[in-house]
Amino acid sequence: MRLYLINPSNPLVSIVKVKESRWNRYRVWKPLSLMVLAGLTPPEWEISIVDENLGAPDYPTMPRPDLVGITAFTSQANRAYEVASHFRRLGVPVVMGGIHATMCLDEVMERVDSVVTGEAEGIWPQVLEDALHGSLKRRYDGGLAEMNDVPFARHDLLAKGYAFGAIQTTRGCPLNCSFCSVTAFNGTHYRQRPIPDVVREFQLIREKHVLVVDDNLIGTRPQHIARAKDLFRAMAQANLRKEWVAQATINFADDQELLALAAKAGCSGIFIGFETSAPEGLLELGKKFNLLKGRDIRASVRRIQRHHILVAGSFIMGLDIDEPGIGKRIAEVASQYGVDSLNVLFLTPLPGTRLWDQMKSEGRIALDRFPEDWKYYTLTFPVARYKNLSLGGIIEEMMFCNREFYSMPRILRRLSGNLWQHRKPLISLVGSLSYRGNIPLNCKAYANFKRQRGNRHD
Ligand code: B12
Ligand code: SF4
Repeated sequence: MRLYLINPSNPLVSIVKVKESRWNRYRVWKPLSLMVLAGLTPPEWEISIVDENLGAPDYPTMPRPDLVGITAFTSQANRAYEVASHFRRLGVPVVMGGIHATMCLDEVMERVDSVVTGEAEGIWPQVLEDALHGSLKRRYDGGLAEMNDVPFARHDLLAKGYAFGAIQTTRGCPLNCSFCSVTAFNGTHYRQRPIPDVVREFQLIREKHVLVVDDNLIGTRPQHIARAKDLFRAMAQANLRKEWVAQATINFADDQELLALAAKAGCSGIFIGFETSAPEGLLELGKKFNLLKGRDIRASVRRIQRHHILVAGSFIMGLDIDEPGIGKRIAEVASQYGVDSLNVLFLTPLPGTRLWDQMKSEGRIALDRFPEDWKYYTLTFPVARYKNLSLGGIIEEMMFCNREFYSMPRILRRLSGNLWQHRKPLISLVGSLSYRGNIPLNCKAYANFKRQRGNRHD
C-alpha cells in the first residue's frame, strides 16, 4: 500500500523562495507533522513525504498512491485543495488534517474525502485501517494526545535539503493570547513528552542543527521549568553534539541555572515573542504574561546572550494602539533590547482565534473571500483593516522597520557585538543577510498585493 504525505507550498511566503535568495536555505523547516504521522504508520504502508517547499513534484509522473494525506496551515489551504483535487480526479482517497482542517472543518470537508481534526496520535492508525478496507469515514477527531503516545518522527524520510532537523518536546499553552491558535488547537494544559523519548529522538536526527518546535520550551510554572532543567541535563549527559534553537517566553532569562543548562545542552538561539513594547498593547493582545512590572528587557536579553545564545525578537504591527511611526518605534525598541534578529508580523485574524471573532464581528477582516484569500494569511500581508493605519500606511511602516533594523551599519554593529561576545557571529550574519535579502522580494510582493487586493481595504 502506497501512502503519500504532502506538505503543500505557498508561493507567496518568501521564506520558501530559496532560489531567489540563497540565504533562505536556512529558513526552510521540515514538516514535522508529516514525519510524526509517518512514525504512526504501520510497516505495510510504503511512505513518501513530499515537501512542496523544496519544489512541487510532477505528480502525474509519480506512481499512483493508495492514499494521500495532506497537512496545511491556513496559508497553505489553497494549494492543499489543488493537490487534493488532482488525486481525487484519479480516484485516490484524500485525507486532510492539521490546524486548518481543524479550524475550518466545513470548508475542508467539501474538498477532501476525509478530515482528521485535532492531534493525530490517537486516531491515525484507525484511519489507515479504514482506508485499507475502503471504508474511510468523512470525519475523525484525534482530540489531544497522550504525550507517551507521540512516536519518534521518521527523520530518515526527509533527510536532504534542509539545514535544520525538527523535534517537539511539549504541546499546549495556558496563555491563550488573542491572535494565536495554539491554545485553541493544542489546549491549555502544558503537556510534556517523557525526557528519555526526547533524548532518544534527538539521537535519530541527522542534522547538526535542530529546531525545537515547542511554542514555549520552558513553560510558565516552576514545575515546567524544573522539567526543562531535567531535560537539558539529560541532553547534556547524552552528549548529543547538536545545536538547537527554540521558542520561549522572556522568563527564560530569569534563572541562571536554566540558562547555563540550556547552553550546555546545545541551545544556540531562542525566539521570543515580545509582540509590542506598550503595556496597553499587551493587554489588547491578551499577552499579560509579558507584563511583569519592573522587568528590564535589555538586561534580560543580555543575560541570555551571555550564555552565547542568540536572541530573535518577534513583534506584531497593526494593533489598535499602533499609529504612524510604529515601524521606526519597533526598529528602535528591538535595537534597544539588543536582540540579534527581528521578525515583525502583521496582526492577522487566524480562524479559531479570539482575534478572528472580534475582527469578524467588527467587520474588519478585509480579505474574506475564502478559500482564495487564505494564501495571504501568512502574517506577512495586512489582511485586516487596522484602526489607525491605512493599507499603504502599514506597508510603509513595515518596510521602514525592516530597512532600518537590517541596514548595513546596524548589521555590522550587531556583528561586532557578536564577535566581541563570542556569540555565533556567522549565524547572526547569515540570519541578518537573509532578512535583508528578502526586503526587495517583500517590496515586490506588497506591490502585487496592493494591485490585486488593495480595493478590499476601502
Ligand atoms: C514549526 C512551526 C512553523 C515552521 C513550519 C515547519 C513546517 N513546515 O511544518 C515555520 C517556522 C516554517 C512556520 C511558518 C509559519 N507558521 Co508556523 N508554526 C510552527 C509551530 C510552532 C509548530 C508546528 C509543528 O511542527 N508542530 C508539531 C506537529 C507534530 O504538530 P502539528 O503540526 O499540529 O501536527 C499534528 C496535528 O495537527 C495532526 N496533523 C497535522 N497534519 C496532518 C495531516 C493529516 C493527514 C492528519 C491525519 C493529521 C495531521 O497530526 C500531527 C500529530 O498530532 C506551530 C504551533 C503549533 N503548536 O502547532 C506554528 C503554527 C502552525 N504556525 C502558524 C503560522 C501562522 C505560520 C505562518 C503562516 C506565519 C509565521 N510567520 O509564523 C508561516 C507559514 C508558512 C507557510 N508555509 O505558509 C500558526 C498557524 C495557524 C493557522 N491557522 O494556520 C501556528 C499554529 C502558530 C500560531 N501562533 O498560531 N511555522
Ligand atoms: S503566543 Fe505564545 S504564549 Fe501566547 S498563546 Fe500562543 S503559544 Fe501561548
